Amino acid sequence: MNGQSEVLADFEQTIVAIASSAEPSSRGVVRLSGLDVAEILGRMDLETARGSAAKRFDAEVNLGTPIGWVPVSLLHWPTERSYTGQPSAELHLFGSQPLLLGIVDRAIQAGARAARPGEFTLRAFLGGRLDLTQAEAVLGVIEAEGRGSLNQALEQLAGNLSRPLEAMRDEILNLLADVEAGLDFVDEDIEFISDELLVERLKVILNQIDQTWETMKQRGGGSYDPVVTLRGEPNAGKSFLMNQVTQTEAAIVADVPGTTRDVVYSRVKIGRREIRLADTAGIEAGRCEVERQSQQHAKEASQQAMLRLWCVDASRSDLEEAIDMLLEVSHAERKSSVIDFWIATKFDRCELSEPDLMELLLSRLSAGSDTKRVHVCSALTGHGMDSLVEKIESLLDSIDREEIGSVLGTAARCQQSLGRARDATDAAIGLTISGQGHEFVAAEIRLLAEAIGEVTGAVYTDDLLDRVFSRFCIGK
Ligand SMILES: Nc1nc2c(ncn2[C@@H]2O[C@H](COP(=O)(O)OP(=O)(O)OP(=O)(O)O)[C@@H](O)[C@H]2O)c(=O)[nH]1
Ligand SMILES: [Mg+2]
Repeated sequence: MNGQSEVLADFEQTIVAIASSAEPSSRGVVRLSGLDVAEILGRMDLETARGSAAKRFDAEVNLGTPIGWVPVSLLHWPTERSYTGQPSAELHLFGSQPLLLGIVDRAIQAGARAARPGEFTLRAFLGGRLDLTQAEAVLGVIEAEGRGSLNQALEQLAGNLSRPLEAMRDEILNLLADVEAGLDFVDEDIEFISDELLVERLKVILNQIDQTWETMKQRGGGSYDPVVTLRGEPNAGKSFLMNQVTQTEAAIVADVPGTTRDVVYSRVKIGRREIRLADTAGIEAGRCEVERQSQQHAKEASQQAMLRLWCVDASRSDLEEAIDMLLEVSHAERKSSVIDFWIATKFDRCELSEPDLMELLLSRLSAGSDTKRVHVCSALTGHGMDSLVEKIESLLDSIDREEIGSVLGTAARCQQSLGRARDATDAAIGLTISGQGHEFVAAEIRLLAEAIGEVTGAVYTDDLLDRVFSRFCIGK
């Protein structure tokens, strides 16, 4: 059984975790949720709320020697009217890690079990307190570092994303009901909904799907899978590098400058995320129309990227000039929020030692560049290839934190589901126009409703829950 299915199976057990941050602070919180919260508090010699109203008590918990009695403030929600939709409690005390861990231990001795990451929020979701987009927004609030993503997460929590989606789903279900009602009377030639009206209503839905898609795109900063471009002079070894990293032969490799013309995309998994690696034409003057176009495409790919890998052939005698030229292009193609990374390729053919080569690279780049942003490798011998992928992963992690925040998670899920919703709507319109039976149209509308429902979690799968909740930290 995978982790989340276990969580679903023991939904009623009482879980406990520290809910405050690991940093020392004046106030710390231990949270409990589950059917036996009152019994467990009782076994910890704590008073509990009777009746149904939530109550606050000042109390003490004995943590044994050497700590002894610790003053706590206890909040007890005896019924399902709590954040998780289950009986819950919070113990507020001085924010020292050993004290908080002591309380967690006492609760476990009294019958609770340690919570898994995201389990409190998962319960809130399963208890109908939050929908999936809101659950992800909780994660967003926890992770948000910049002001912008915090506001976005808070808005999402308030439902500004789920409400329009719910309204859309209602309309789809109404439409489905109308189409299905007609199916019962096909033989009698009674028309519940005309083809024209059906197409008209489907088009309105299609329009709404596209609008939601646009909003998602703005929030997610473009397509979900981040684009990482390879840029550099002709023959620098970009295409070979891409093939090695992706373990494919997506790009043509040849010892002739100007081999790559079109942008060649190849997907690859880097750590936990999938990226689109874009191999581009080598940078050159653009003397003929084909060259001009390939330069233009390369530039566009570069401007779409969240990470740009600038490749320079380490075996060149005029290495400094080559780097300076790339620097100029990188400035010209710069767009805010992109991260640049410098790779010296073909190390196997370089006269310099690796530290010297690194130093040379760093000395040309702007102040503030560090070894995290430069790399030496040989795609031919494999030297430095594993660590290259690791460095790319950590750069992408830092971009996620800085720029996009976790609202991206919703964007990704929505894009997939909206894509399916769009296909189903297109199909339904096509089937209606070509005069196919309404039973086929109804089948597509059902798929459409399911896809939209997925976005807010009205229809969900363990796999989906896994993806959302595995990203939480324990105690949330
Ligand atoms: N010795 C050595 N040769 C390499 C290495 N990487 C690539 N090459 C060779 O360098 C030549 C050019 O490689 P490509 O990957 O086609 O170069 P590119 O940067 O894509 O070139 P354009 O498409 O013209 O811009 C090929 O003959 C490769 O086999 C390497 O790490 N070491
Ligand atoms: Mg190439």
